[in-house]
Amino acid sequence: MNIEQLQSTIKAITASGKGILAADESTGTITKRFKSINLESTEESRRAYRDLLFTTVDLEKYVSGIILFEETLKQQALDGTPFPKLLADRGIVPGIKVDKGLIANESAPEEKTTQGLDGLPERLAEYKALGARFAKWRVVYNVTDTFPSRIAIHINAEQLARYAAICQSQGIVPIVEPEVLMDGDHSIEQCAVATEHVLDHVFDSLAKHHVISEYIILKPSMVIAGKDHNKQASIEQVAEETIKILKRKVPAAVPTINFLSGGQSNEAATQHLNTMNQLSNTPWNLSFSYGRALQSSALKTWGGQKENVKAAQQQLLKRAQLNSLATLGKYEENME
Ligand code: 5MM
Repeated sequence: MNIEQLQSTIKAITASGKGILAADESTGTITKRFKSINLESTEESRRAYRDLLFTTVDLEKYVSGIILFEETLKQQALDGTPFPKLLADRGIVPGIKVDKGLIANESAPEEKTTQGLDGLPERLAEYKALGARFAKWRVVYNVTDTFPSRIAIHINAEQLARYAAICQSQGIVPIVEPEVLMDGDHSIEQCAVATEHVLDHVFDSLAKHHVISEYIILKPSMVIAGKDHNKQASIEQVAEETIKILKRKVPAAVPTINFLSGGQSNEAATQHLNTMNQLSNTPWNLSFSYGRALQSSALKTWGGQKENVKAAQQQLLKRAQLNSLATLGKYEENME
């Protein structure tokens, strides 16, 4: 295990006022996103979109790391510079999504698990040679009266821990992403109970697999009601419940918690993060690792048209800057 490498990656990622841009949509997901702007998803259109994101002037002021999909890690900017080098030269740490996506969970037929552990050490060595310094593995949990089931919680925790142990052994910092989904009509209370169980098992498994807490990044969902629930909680309630559950279950040794946005609006994702950072002291850095909440306005503004690149980059920069302020608890609604 190369502790110096893990330490220096964590130090760079946790720089004050910065967070992570999740740009690791798999081909299926980016194709869905492009459909919303009537754009065909080809290797070149995906490259052009990532080029737009990564060449945004001043992005490094607010973004310390970017998670890439494997295809993107191997692509180049128009001038031929490999994307990981372009990012590293700008002081942005390149990361890589290493899970191979969701599959049916045979032990819990109506729930999902994540694949990709086979051959992971070999893939990580290749990704590292291409410039990746951190990795990401996402598991998901549905919330209903009966889910997430005990077996789904157990299997996903074991997977996250096995993945994280492999990453650390290779000097790669693992992002551990247990996402309690917002899909459904569950209450914030149900989400809180599910999140607490999930985190309890995740950290138990991480400890059993000798994963060092100091060298992971936790990427959780917030404690929030399902999208279809009839009563949405206030910004303050989401922030308070999220911090309450995290304080119960996340070791103080974990250096940073970088939330996912999970389908929240751009503004809500920023407000929640800001309010959490204004609450009582937490032992961890609290930041973002947003995908949609950073990209959606940029994607819409771009619309696949070259002449819109600059305007789209301004949209990305705006969200990055506002979320940067939220990591410091200094965001205000009138900045929108
Ligand atoms: C950016 O999307 C990531 C990859 O998703 P797929 O494997 O489904 O293609 C996703 O893991 C993302 O990093 C997290 O869900 C956070 O993104 P959001 O949009 O929820 O902030």
